[in-house]
Amino acid sequence: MSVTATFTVSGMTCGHCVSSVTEEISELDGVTDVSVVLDSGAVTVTSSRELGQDEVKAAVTEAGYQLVG
Ligand code: 9UX
Repeated sequence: MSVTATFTVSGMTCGHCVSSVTEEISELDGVTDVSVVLDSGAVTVTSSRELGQDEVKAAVTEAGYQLVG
């Protein structure tokens, strides 16, 4: 089973920003794929379990960006 959820991240302005967010979210337990659209800030995460908003927010913050909503 896998779960896909899309989050919005603000503050990313380049490919390195995308890499930082991708790497940090990828470290969350169960995450199998992270896809980021730089222009919109849309971050789609596929995982083997439902992710909590709080843990995603913590990962995004750790990377140096902001989770919207
Ligand atoms: Mo370069 Mo992306 O400083 O923040 S990593 S714009």
